[in-house]
Amino acid sequence: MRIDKNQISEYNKNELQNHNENFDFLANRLTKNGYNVSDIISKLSEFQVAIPSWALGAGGTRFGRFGFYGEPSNLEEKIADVGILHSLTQTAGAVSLHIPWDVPSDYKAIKEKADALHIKFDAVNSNTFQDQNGASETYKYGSLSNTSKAVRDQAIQHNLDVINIGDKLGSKALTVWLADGSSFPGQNNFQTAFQNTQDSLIDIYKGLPDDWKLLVEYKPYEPNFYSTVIQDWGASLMLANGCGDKAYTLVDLGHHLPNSNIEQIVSILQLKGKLGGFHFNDSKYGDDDLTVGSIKPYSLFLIFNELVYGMENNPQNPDLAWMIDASHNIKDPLEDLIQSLEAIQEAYAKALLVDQNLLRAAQNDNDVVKCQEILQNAYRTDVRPLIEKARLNVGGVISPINAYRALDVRGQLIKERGKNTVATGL
Ligand code: RM4
Ligand code: MN
Ligand code: MN
Repeated sequence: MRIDKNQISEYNKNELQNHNENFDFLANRLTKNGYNVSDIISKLSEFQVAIPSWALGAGGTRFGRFGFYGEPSNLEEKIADVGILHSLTQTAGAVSLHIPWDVPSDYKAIKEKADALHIKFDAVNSNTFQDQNGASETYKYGSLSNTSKAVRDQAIQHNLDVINIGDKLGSKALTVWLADGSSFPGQNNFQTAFQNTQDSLIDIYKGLPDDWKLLVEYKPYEPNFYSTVIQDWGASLMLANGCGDKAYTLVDLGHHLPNSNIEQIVSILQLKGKLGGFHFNDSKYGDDDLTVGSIKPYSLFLIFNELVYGMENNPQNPDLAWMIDASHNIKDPLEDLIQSLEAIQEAYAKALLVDQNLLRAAQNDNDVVKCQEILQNAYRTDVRPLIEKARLNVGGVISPINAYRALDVRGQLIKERGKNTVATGL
């Protein structure tokens, strides 16, 4: 299924008047207050977030998986799903592949399909947290950190293979997330595990093309429960620094212990030019992988406020690889992704409304109340008309969820693919 331009403009007709009224009201108010509205809108239109290839299926938990009808059962269909998201929202112009869940069988055909839908290939993700069919070594006790050289070598080789696959598709980054760690005290030697991981990452780094980045993701727990080798941003940064200039830290929102100050983490990493990628999701308890903005939208805004500051003031930090890293236990995956994309745009738009000069002045005056007012005034603004305009300007729909339902996208997918299809992934 493909959504064409006519369907989009036909659909937009229903909502245009309402949108125009809301937009004019907001744009006037913002302009009066000194904002450059068209600049904000073009920043919003340009912002693109990658969709992970594993998020297009139903997901599940370790207690079970409830399938969702019409799931994509191969990479072609997954790209088609990203194409649907992108044509509606115009903010999902990239896909992030997880290998070996999504190894292309025909590179040329996949690239052509993605090109036709204006989808780029973002960072590729390696997987050394599951044993692969026919592999001679097991990752039960770790991969890049394993005490056995044979296991480490197999995991290094897998990462090099992933780089090779990504290279053929035009990806420019490898994301490494390790499940390595220990579930019981004494199970492993922290120093040896860390050093092995560093050495293995250096071997992978040596195979990185010049214009690529290595993104090192961290996570404090799960699937190991007592320790993880790359537990936090400090460990990730040490490993990235140990590899070289092309290695960076990747922050995933769900990979923090409760109440961690994530906005401060991203801020300092940008200052040091070492924030390479960002995974969006939301959570109540842990790595819940819930819809972005569904639980802590104010935190997301505070994080975006730092990201915007960094994008404007830290030229030493490269462009970031943005990705949604969520899993949909009970929702239609495409609807869930649309809600996440909206939440991201909303937090970004609100952060763009923070008057950085005014905030800096209030900080210098130690006017704590005013600092809070500045942030919260931005946060309390209903920016949805700006996001609608940003989408409209580049050919998207005013309300993606409404359009998705009105066009009966899921019904069409079920007709095309059948009911009981199952996507690869989590
Ligand atoms: C991990 C981590 C990685 C993702 C896998 C599927 O928790 O967030 O980024 O690749 O899940
Ligand atoms: Mn992640
Ligand atoms: Mn995760």
